[in-house]
Amino acid sequence: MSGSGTTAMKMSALLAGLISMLIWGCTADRPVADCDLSRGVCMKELSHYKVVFYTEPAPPEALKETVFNLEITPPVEAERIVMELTMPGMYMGENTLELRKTGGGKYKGKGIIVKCPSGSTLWQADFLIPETGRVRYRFHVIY
Ligand SMILES: [Cu+2]
Repeated sequence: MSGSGTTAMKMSALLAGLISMLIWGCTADRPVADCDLSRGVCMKELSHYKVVFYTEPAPPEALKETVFNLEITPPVEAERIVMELTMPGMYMGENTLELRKTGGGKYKGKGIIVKCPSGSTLWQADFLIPETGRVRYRFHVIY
C-alpha cells in the first residue's frame, strides 16, 4: 500500500514539474512583435546598414493586396530581395515574395498575407539581402 502511495507522489511531483516547465516555456519563449507597422516604419540595423520596412496599407490586412517596402541605407548592389513570410512556431506553407529594386536602396513587392486558422495575428518577414545578410521583423496583421 505504501508503495503505491509513493508512486502517486512521484507522479504528481513529475506532473507539477512538467506543468511548471510548460508554463515557463510559454512565457519565456513566446514570440512578440518587434515592429509596429501601424506607426509607420520599422528600422533595424544590419552590420553598418540601416534597413527600413513598411507596408501599404499600414498595418497590413490579411487577404488584401499588400505592398511590402524595404529601404537600405547605404544602398546595396542587389536587384532583388527575397522576403519569406512565416509565423513564429507554426508552419503556414511557403510564402515567399520577391522585392525588386525601384531606385537607390529601395525595394518593392506585392503580396497577400493569408489568415491563420489559429487566430494568431503575429507574422514575421525575413528579408534575404544578397551578400549582406538577413533581417527579420515581427509584426501584427489585421484580420
Ligand atoms: Cu498560423
